[in-house]
Amino acid sequence: MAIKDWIRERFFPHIWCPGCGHGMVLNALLHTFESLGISKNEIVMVSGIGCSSRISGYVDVHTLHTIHGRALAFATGVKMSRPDLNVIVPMGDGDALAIGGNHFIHSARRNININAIVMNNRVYGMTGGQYSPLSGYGTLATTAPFINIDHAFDISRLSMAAGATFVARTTTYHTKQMSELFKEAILHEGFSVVEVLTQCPTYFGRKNKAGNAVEMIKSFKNNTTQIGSKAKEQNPDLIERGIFLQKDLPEYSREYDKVIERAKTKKR
Ligand SMILES: Cc1ncc(C[n+]2csc(CCOP(=O)(O)OP(=O)(O)O)c2C)c(N)n1
Ligand code: SF4
Ligand SMILES: [Mg+2]
Repeated sequence: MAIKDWIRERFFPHIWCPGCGHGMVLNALLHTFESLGISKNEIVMVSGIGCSSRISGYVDVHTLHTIHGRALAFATGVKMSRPDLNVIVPMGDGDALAIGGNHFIHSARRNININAIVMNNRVYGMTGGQYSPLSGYGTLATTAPFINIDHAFDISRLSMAAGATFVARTTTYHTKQMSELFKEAILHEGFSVVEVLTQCPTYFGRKNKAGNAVEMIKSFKNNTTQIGSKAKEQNPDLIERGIFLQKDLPEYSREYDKVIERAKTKKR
């Protein structure tokens, strides 16, 4: 199958602004699907609401467009009823960690085999540039015209502390790495989180004088480094990319099947 066969052309043109990073995530994801060698019928993408969440509608697999912040709850239902399917949940930083924060940590805690992709553009793009829990101290937003005093979550640390068993980070500059991490996350048996630092030139970029889309993408190149690199020792402010955690623990939907078997045989 060619890359274009994974796309739902009837939904194009897409809604994203010129230079938005979400299209780069879509591109990497399509390459991942192609390289996995699986059929469209084996993949379910579940989304909430947000510019990032629109990604599911553009891919020709099973898709479910649900409500803001609740995609992981819907995805849990899908996975529990069909553990054989690959369930992928693309989310915005607001969707995943503001309104959806509770579902996020509990999905991680259960270690359910769902792949969460968090597109972190540090802003509520779709609703006009309000600050999110990832905007960070000192940033500007339509709801913080004089400065945002909220500190940002560290998505990787939060995910690991909550119980996720695969945790990684990359950026829209590192498209090849992005595609490879998506693949490893999908193949991982447990709750996986891939954070993608991505650009919203329309709101975060403009408000914070971060430059145009190209300049924002270049800043991901200049301000990040591979986990464990020497560069990090010399400049601790660099943000690390790569796999932070990959470990095996019992997976929730499989464990639940065992509970059902026990109930059938009345074993306690
Ligand atoms: C229950 C509910 N609350 C609020 C909204 C409004 N809303 C839609 S998208 C969104 C935030 C989008 O930000 P993010 O998830 O970071 O995605 P982005 O658009 O930045 O990709 C909000 C607050 C909604 N649709 N539903
Ligand atoms: S508002 Fe921002 S996140 Fe939304 S499509 Fe435009 S650039 Fe992308
Ligand atoms: Mg966002």
